[in-house]
Amino acid sequence: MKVNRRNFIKLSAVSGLFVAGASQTKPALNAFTKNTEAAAKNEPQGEWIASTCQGCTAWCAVQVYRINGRATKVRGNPNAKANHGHSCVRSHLALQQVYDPDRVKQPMKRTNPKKGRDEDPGFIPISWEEAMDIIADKIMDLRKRNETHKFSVWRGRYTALNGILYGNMPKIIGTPNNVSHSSICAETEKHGRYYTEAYWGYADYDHENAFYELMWGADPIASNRQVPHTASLFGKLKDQAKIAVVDPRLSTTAAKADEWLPVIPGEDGALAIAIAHVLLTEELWYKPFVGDFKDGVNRFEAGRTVDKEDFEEIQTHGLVKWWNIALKDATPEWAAERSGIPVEQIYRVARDFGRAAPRAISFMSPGSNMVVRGGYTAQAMAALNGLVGSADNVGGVICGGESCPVNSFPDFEKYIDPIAANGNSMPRADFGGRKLEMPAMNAGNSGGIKPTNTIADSILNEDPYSLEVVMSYWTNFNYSNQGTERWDEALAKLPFMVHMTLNPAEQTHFADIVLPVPHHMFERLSAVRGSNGNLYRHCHIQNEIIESPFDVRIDETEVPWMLGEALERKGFSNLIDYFRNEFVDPETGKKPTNGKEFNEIATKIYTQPLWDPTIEKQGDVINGWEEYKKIGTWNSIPYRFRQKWNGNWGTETGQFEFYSETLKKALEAHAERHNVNVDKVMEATNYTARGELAFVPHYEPAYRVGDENEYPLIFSDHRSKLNREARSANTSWYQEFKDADPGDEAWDDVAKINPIDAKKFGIENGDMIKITSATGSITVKAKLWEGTRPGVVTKCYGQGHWAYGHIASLDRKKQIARGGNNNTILAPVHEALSGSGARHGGQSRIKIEKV
Ligand SMILES: Nc1nc2c(c(=O)[nH]1)N[C@H]1C(S)=C(S)[C@@H](COP(=O)(O)OP(=O)(O)OC[C@H]3O[C@@H](n4cnc5c(=O)[nH]c(N)nc54)[C@H](O)[C@@H]3O)O[C@H]1N2
Ligand SMILES: Nc1nc2c(c(=O)[nH]1)N[C@H]1C(S)=C(S)[C@@H](COP(=O)(O)OP(=O)(O)OC[C@H]3O[C@@H](n4cnc5c(=O)[nH]c(N)nc54)[C@H](O)[C@@H]3O)O[C@H]1N2
Ligand code: SF4
Ligand SMILES: [Mo]
Repeated sequence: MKVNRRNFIKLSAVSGLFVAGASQTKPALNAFTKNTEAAAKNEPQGEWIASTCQGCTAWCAVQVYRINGRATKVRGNPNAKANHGHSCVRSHLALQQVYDPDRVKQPMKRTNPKKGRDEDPGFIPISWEEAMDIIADKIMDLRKRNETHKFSVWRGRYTALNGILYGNMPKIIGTPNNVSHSSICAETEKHGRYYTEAYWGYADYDHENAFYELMWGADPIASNRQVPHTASLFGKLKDQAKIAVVDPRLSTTAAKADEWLPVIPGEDGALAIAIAHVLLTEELWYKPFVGDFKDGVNRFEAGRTVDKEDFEEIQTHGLVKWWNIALKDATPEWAAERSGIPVEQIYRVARDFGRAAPRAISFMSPGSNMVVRGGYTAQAMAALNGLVGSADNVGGVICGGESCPVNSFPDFEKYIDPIAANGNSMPRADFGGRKLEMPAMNAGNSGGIKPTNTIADSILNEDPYSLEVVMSYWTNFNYSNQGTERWDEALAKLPFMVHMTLNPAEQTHFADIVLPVPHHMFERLSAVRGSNGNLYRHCHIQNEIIESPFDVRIDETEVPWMLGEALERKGFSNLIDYFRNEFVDPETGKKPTNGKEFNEIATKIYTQPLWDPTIEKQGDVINGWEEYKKIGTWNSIPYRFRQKWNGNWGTETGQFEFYSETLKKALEAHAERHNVNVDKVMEATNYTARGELAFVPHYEPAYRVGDENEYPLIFSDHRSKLNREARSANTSWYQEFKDADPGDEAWDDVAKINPIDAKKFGIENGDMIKITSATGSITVKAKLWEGTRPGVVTKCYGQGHWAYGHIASLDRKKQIARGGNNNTILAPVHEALSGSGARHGGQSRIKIEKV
């Protein structure tokens, strides 16, 4: 008999399965019982199936245990060399996400034309066909008016198949406005690496061989990009290396580190520059990398300039210029005043770091540089790896990696008709590059980044025009962007928005059409190519492990396919023609006839070089598509160090740049675009540097919104060990284990205040307090905690959902949030050189009042 729930209950009633004393029928929990024959019989007959977790940007290969069609357990995929069988705590929360009863279950449309947080959208169920027809009508209307540029696609997290919905589809419809969340994620970090060693991406670290790790806002056993790997060898690292954590809050890693430097938020630059100063004055730079004075006599003395002719560099460019322009006066004494870190600690950390060269890692996180003036801070942190020669070196930092060959999607140029071509040629809605104050340079190109948070301004001010039709997926922009109220207004003003989402989120509340999508880890087929981890490049598979209990369609492929069909019905067939004609299964030669087939063929096209054994590459050899799906991952060979040494750094000079000719060129190009000089760019972007200072890593004083007299405290944001970005708050495990974050409380959202400040402001532990910044206010519980440096209030990001589900919110129907969203009080300010949302560095001053 097949056991379903109903006859299982019948069966257990009859056999007395749950009756005490029926020992022979007790369920065998194999962790606790002996492996007897009886136990073996009782063992669940399931299987482990490969997939990928995208709970954060580590993108770990995992395996999911499926039994009777249900996903029941997650573990790291042992075949993947980046996380080698490990997964982090957050991976398990995914199980509660996929089976979340609050998920969107079928397509819906809005019946209330008025939009606002206080308006009930009046969603009613509709069919997928109807939904597609409505969207297609909106697009056809734009085509008729020759205004397809007013169509926009917004993307949050994504898989490799984003190249269809986010990459090619907007071009064929005719818009430059595909906007991702990248700029509110971590672009300043990339900025730091790019203007030292021409690498635009995340770094990998050779923890296995490091002797010193200086972590700037990094908390890698709880957050950042390789948590399972870092956590798995943290014990070894602790034994062999010293760890110093620079963070205004006692993070999980800081709590286990040798040194905690509770920096005043936004003042990291002073520390980084002073460390560089000590490395030079105390002759601790790594000579085989940087070079030396021609006569071997160190002339780096505080306050004194050096003649650049006296120094001969090897891998680097502009050391002496950097010293003369920005370092010579930056003593630890000078830095202590700015950063709030004791002089002795700065000396000690600098010396220990230098003595560990070249196995000394400067590890920067967005926390230290997604800061209004954080671009140069990031550059300084990256430059330290040059000074100690750990850049591209054993026990050091890898910026780049071995290749992970994948295919791009077929050419689409011939499907762009004149209407679309006109739309594509229009200026973009975001401010990137087109505004003097927003260079938003990706890899040196003015406007290479689309600053996500400026889209709200663009909509509100119709600057340069107003977007009209938006398709948004895996996003929650009126929750995740700083200045949420602005976003609520902008979304209310937006005439038509489609939200493709797992949960009815804050953004969903403003949608015209809501489309349910599969959970990436369990309910869809795709691939994910990650950057380096544990020295390997990789590309993992996502398998459709369970059949979704809901009426979902895959956002990145099935939806565009169905939209293509709907557009064809209305007389525009270019999109569906592109999909039907150009996508060919690399194995069978078949073309897709529906969205699901399209999804599979697209995944196969993308990953073919990895599983086709006839294609040469450096890494795993996999025998075919089926085997790839089973193994779940492809690994490159391990990184071969020093590939960039000896002239291959990719910068303007070909060297590792301290004085950045690469940045100079980029800034000059942006200045020229606006007919001004670089000083004007500095002024417009809130930087204080003028002249040559703009081209070297240097100190910039913290920028804060709010008057010090009115707002005496500094607000500092951090993420949770349990945050799957901001998508896990509706799981009970998230709430139950929230106290895994140092200082936090289960089922709550606390503002952590140092007892010294609490006393000053008459606040006691557990008081409800109103936190007010110049941007907004939230009310949360006060927690007295020594892990926050005095003068600062730290609070975790991730709670404060007024939508999303009955666990995330205190009262979903009345829109009462559990705690408060930090983005309500964070000001919508930017690190403008990279166009990044500057959420950190204590960008907002606050006041606190007992309520
Ligand atoms: N104050 C503050 N703000 C921050 C941050 C912070 O640390 N502090 N972090 C920033 C960073 S680094 C980032 S990357 C951004 C992220 O910001 P966003 O890209 O806006 O992402 P989330 O807020 O995580 O919201 C994701 C949405 O995707 C939906 N969803 C969940 N799972 C899936 C799925 O499998 N498929 C699809 N299609 N949808 C799904 C959810 O319902 C939710 O609506 O936030 C930024 N905002
Ligand atoms: N657990 C967990 N891990 C994640 C994610 C997640 O949601 N949860 N998301 C992933 C994503 S999308 C990203 S982009 C990465 C982000 O990578 P992370 O390394 O996690 O970066 P942030 O969360 O931005 O950094 C926050 C840290 O910076 C500290 N901080 C704040 N202001 C300052 C300052 O002025 N100076 C210094 N030195 N520190 C400061 C905070 O206290 C906090 O410890 O993490 C990824 N990993
Ligand atoms: S949440 Fe991030 S670190 Fe954890 S398993 Fe998933 S991808 Fe890996
Ligand atoms: Mo991110």
